Formats: sequence, C-alpha cells, structure tokens
Amino acid sequence: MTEDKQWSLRISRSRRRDVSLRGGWECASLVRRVWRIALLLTMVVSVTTLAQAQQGGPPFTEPPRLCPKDNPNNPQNRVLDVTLETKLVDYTRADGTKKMKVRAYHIVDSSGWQYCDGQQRPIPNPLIPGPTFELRKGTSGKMDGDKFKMTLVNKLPVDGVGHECNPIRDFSRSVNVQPHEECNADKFPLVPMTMPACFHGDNITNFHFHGFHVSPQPHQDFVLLNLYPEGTPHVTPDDYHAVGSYQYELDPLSYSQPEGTHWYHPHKHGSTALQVLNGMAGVFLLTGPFDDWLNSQYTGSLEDKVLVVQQIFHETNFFSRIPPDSGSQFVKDCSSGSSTCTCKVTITFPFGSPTG
Ligand SMILES: [Cu+2]
Repeated sequence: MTEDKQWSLRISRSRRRDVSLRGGWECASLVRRVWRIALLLTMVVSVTTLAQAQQGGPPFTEPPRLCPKDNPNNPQNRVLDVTLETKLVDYTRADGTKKMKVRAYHIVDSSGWQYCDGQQRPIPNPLIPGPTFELRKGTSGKMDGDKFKMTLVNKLPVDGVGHECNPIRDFSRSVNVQPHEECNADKFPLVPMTMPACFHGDNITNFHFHGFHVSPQPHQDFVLLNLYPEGTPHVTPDDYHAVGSYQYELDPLSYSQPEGTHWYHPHKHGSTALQVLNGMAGVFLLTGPFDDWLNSQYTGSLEDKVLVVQQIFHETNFFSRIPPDSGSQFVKDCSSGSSTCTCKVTITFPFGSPTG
C-alpha cells in the first residue's frame, strides 16, 4: 500500500559482517537478533516532536502505552478493552506555519485498560499518532493469549460521507492567465475522477490490524466495513455498513502470532490515505517468550522505547477543490514578456520541499 511507504519507517541494522568475523553461526545469529530487536523495539515520533526537540521544546515522549487490566483471579483471561474515537481537531505544526484541521484518535478513559507502567495519569487527547496497544500472545495453546476488544466511535462531521468522487482541482502545475485576470483557484482545471479510484467518503472509517494474524471476518480485521459518523441519515446498518460505532473483538492471540512491532490504521477505500496522513495510525506491540528471554539477558535493564515516524501530510489536500489553506499562495508571473502570464500555487514546506 502506498500509504505504508510514505508513513512507516523501520530501522534495521545488519550485523552480519561484524559477527561473521567471529565465526560460529548460531552464536552470530543470536547476537544479530538481539541487536535487531533492540534497535527495532518500536518507535513513534511525530515530525512535530522532532521539530520541538530541535527548537528546545519538550523532550521526546512515547504515545500512551495501554495494556490489559491485571486480572489476579484469572491471569489467563486478560482483556484489553478500549473505546477509540475519531474526531476532527485543530493541529498546528511545531513551527507554527500550518494551522489545519486533522482527523485524529482519542482514547476514552475507562476501566477496561491500564497504562502498561501501572501509573495512572490523564490521557493526552487528541493522540497523534494514536495510542500504543500492548498485548501478550499465547505460549502453548490457541486460546491463552490476551484478548482485544474495541468500540470504534466515529465522531467526525457528518458531511463528506457520500460515495461520489470528491471534486478536485489540479494545483500541482501552473496555468496560463491573461494579464488582466486574477490568479485564483478557479483558474485551475477540474480533474475528471471516476470511481472507484478517487477520494471519497472522507469521514467514513474502519480499522485495520497491520502485520499480524487477524481474521478478515466482521468484528475483526474487516476492512470492507463502512463506519459512518454518528447521526448520519439514510444509512441502513448491515454487515458492511454501521453508523456511529462498531464493536471489534479479536480472537485471543495464539502462540503462533509473530511477536514484534505492528501497526494499525483505517482502511476504508477512498479515504485511507487522507485519514492516515492526518495522523490516524498507531502501534500494536505483541510480546511473548522472546521478550522474556531478551529481558533475562539484560537482567531487567533493557529499556523499550516506542518511536513512530509519522508524517502529517496536509498536502494530501492539495488534490482538492481548494488549495491548502495556509502556507500557500497564488502567484501570478508576467515576467516572461509574452502576452500571457502564469499562475501557480506555491507551498511553503516547513521542512523543505518534498521534491527537493
Ligand atoms: Cu496497512
């Protein structure tokens, strides 16, 4: 998926050459694994956080890491039960150049989860990126891992829920205008868009479990779901359509799950890129016996940091009826000496132009 390429950054470092000099493949493999895991131990940092760090802002902080509530009476039956809301929120880049509306996740405080470090504190909503969910897989059987339950609540605005293509103008290239004409959005061509390959249903969402083994059936990794915002009229709920909220419930994580760092994001066709690049994405950590072994090697001194590199890509809206609402301007250029002028949209990218 394209958004995956744009969004996720994995850091992996091969120690193959170093260890091969020492010989002993089995040992080398072990060493390599430790290093890879130590370096890969999940990471999330928003561009904002990096920029703040550069400007002497607050130190790096992880997204809140949520774990199942301990269940002393039945340690084999741990359930991480969360309510995740999607809302339209104000967002300003760290350098202050872009004020925008983005779609973002919120976690609702409830008794169905706890912070993984056991400390209680307020939830820093909105969460961009989303919260980290930490689950432990089973060790011996099919039903002894943690369970994950989630109520996904769509509180995005009701507008923009249609299944027509969003009308867009192509602001990516300059157009010719007469010297007496104004340079504005109307001068740019409307791009013909045909279903299904177009942006549509901006505020319809769903939830995709990326990277681990989850059934594609309804109430699990069911990416064919259309979850409409609360209050949407004229939608008849059925297997593929829900209004307001949807209840997810995964099978317990079996021993055959891959331990590691995975992620989640909306996967509603037509609005996935928009929602992911607004910041709706986060991490799933699946732990298991390998983590136990790894910790034993470091006698408890191993620190596990989650860092996510998340691009808040407002320029996705570049392909829209109107150009980006801040950091951009229409520029008319009549300097060529010909009878026509050029009109283009310039964008100020706070971290440099993506095209170099
Ligand atoms: Cu994905």
